[in-house]
Amino acid sequence: MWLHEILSEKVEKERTRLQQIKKEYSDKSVGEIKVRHLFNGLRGADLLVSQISYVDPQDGVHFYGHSVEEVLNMLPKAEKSELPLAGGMYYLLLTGDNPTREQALMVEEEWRRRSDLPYHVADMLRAMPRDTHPMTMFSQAILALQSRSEFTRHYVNGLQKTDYWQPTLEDSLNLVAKAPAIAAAIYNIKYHNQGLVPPSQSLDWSANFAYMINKEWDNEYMDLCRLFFVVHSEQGIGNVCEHTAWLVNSALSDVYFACSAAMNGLAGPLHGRANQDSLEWLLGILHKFGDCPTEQLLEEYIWDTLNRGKVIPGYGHSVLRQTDPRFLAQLEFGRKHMGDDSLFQLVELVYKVAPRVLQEYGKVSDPWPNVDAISGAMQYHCGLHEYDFYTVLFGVGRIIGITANLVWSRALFTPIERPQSLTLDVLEQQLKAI
Ligand code: NMX
Ligand code: MLT
Repeated sequence: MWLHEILSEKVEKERTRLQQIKKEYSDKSVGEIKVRHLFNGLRGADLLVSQISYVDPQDGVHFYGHSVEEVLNMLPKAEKSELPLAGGMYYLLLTGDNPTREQALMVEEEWRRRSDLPYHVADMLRAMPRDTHPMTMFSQAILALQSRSEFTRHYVNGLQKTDYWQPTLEDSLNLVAKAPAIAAAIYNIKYHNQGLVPPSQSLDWSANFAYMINKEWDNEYMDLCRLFFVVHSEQGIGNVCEHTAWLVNSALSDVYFACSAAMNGLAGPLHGRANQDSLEWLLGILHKFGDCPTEQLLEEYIWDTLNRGKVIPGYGHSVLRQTDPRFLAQLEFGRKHMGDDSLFQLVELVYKVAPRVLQEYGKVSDPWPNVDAISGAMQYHCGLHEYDFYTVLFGVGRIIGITANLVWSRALFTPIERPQSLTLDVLEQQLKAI
């Protein structure tokens, strides 16, 4: 397959580069592990290396050095749209090269060929109780596809380590290709109890999700999908879902095992579920005040949330120390398309008031909005009112970045991850001996 050929050459080059780094620098230190790191969730410790992206505390995520804004500008656009093809993002994340339009379209074509959802997955989703959270359904559906893993099939037949990345790329292409169909099946079955729409063979990957949930007439929503999936696709490998996938995959568990596990991490309220929680919180404000409140009333509402011991969902970040550029990209889209919606106006007002309140609150390291402070409001504006579904959409986008990282992980022979764990006794003994 053409992507295998393009990557083969790069894989050889990067293997040599990594060998060189290991040979020259293995005994050098990078950063320092302090006792506090053992108890702060390893915050601020440089412990992982991704081939693909780096999150800068001030400027946000960079993909091979390109910022969110640059990537949104440079990627080839979908037909009759100003928004990028997700196929181009995948190409960039896998190869490091800015794709031509033809290359982005070739990925899209590759995905369309692989986009069908096997019957057993739809049957399994239909059999699940209606009150099952959509993230549970998503994680299970990914796991149900594991029997199709090319990596595992080849591995049990004696695949050479040097070739592990090749069937991992096949798994990545297959899973990414099917992700919108899985999400649409969950949406149609859970909320509308209706039949599944097979993927279109002409639309791009992002717009195809809109098509499969019967919003093929809605160009604005198709564009929102194009923006949403690309901005959610990748954020380094230290975040909970990507790190989970990285860890699981390090045991040579295939892409399906890894991504199913990743989605379980993404489902948490401190991570991807924050988009659901944020929308719920915003709607609570509109409900209480009947419309967008005054700045003064909003400030009181935020303090009330904090004083009840709750977080302001969509605000704060473990790495970022500035407004998340993924928030800004969505804000720009919202200003163009939904400026007169009181929900969107509230998002803007919270952006004006909450950072000041969180700064005054004192203990928050990053008082600025992250990607989740706005994404739910935009889905809601476009008619997706089932807000417990939003994290599934985050996951659909994120599978692009996760699986691209896993291809590189196998290509560069990432070993099984297994840090030593101490007990408090052992730690105390070690510290006293210093
Ligand atoms: N509202 C209220 N309190 C907060 C917030 C917030 N938005 N953010 C952090 N804090 C608190 C945090 O709970 C902690 O309190 P305590 O010492 O009592 O445990 C304190 O501030 C220090 O935490 P930080 O060092 O600022 O943040 P940390 O790196 O531990 O956590 C988040 C990062 C993102 C988990 C945290 O900011 C948060 O809970 N935000 C709200 C939920 C959210 O938006 N999550 C989505 C993140 C992005 N994503 O998509 O995954
Ligand atoms: C993400 O996109 O994964 C979130 O911003 C969380 C993180 O980076 O830790």
